[in-house]
Amino acid sequence: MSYTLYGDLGSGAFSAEAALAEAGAPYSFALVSLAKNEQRAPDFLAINPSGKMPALRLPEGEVVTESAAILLTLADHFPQARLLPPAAGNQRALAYRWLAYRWLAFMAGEIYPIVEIVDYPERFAPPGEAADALKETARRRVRERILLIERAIAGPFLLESGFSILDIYAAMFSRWTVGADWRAANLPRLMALADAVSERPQIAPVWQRHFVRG
Ligand SMILES: N[C@@H](CCC(=O)N[C@@H](CS)C(=O)NCC(=O)O)C(=O)O
Repeated sequence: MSYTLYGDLGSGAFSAEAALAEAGAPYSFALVSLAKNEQRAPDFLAINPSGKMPALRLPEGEVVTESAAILLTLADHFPQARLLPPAAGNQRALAYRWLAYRWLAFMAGEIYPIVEIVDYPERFAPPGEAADALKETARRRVRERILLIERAIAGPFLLESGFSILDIYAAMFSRWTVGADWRAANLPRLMALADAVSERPQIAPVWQRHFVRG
C-alpha cells in the first residue's frame, strides 16, 4: 500500500515528498506540470478542485490537499520518524503552542498566498505595467514575512527539540520568490537551516531533484 503524491518539481510538492522520504514511506510521484498548466486539467481538478499542488492520495484512497495538512498527516502516520515531537509529550505541546501552529500557519496562510501573486500577477491585475508592479510589491511582502521566520530561528532548527516538518516547510519557502542574492544577504540562519534539511540523508536526493536539477 503506497502513497501517491501529485505535483511538480520545485513546487510545494517538495515539502510533502521530503516528509515522505524522511519517514521512509512507500510512495510514487505523479508529475503534474505547472509549465503545461496541468493543474487546471480536468483529471487533476478531480483530485483537487482548487487546482493546486501538492495533493496526496493516502494508501486507503482518500486525498489530502493543502501542504500544511499533508505535513501534519504524515507526521501522524509516521510517529517513529519524529517529524514532530512525540504526541502528548511536553515537546509536542511546546511545538503546538509556540511554533508549530504559529509558523506552519504563518507560512501556509501569510506567505504561500502571496507567492501565487508573484507567480501569476495577471490573475490579480491587468497584464502589463500593473501586473509587473504588483509582482514586485508581492515579492517585497514575501521578503518582509520571511524575515520574521529568519528572526525566529534559534538554530539549527525552528523547534528547540530538533528537526521537524517546520524545517522542511521553511527550507522550501527559502527557495522561492526572494531571489538568491537577497537570500544570501538577508537569510543566513534560514540558509543554514535549509542546508541542514537538504543534507539529511533521506531528503538529500529529493532536494536535488526539486531544487538543484539542471
Ligand atoms: N494553499 C495551498 C497552496 C498551493 C499552491 O499554491 N501550489 C502552487 C505550486 S507551489 C500551485 O499549485 N500553483 C498553481 C496555480 O496556482 O495554478 C497549499 O498550501 O497546498
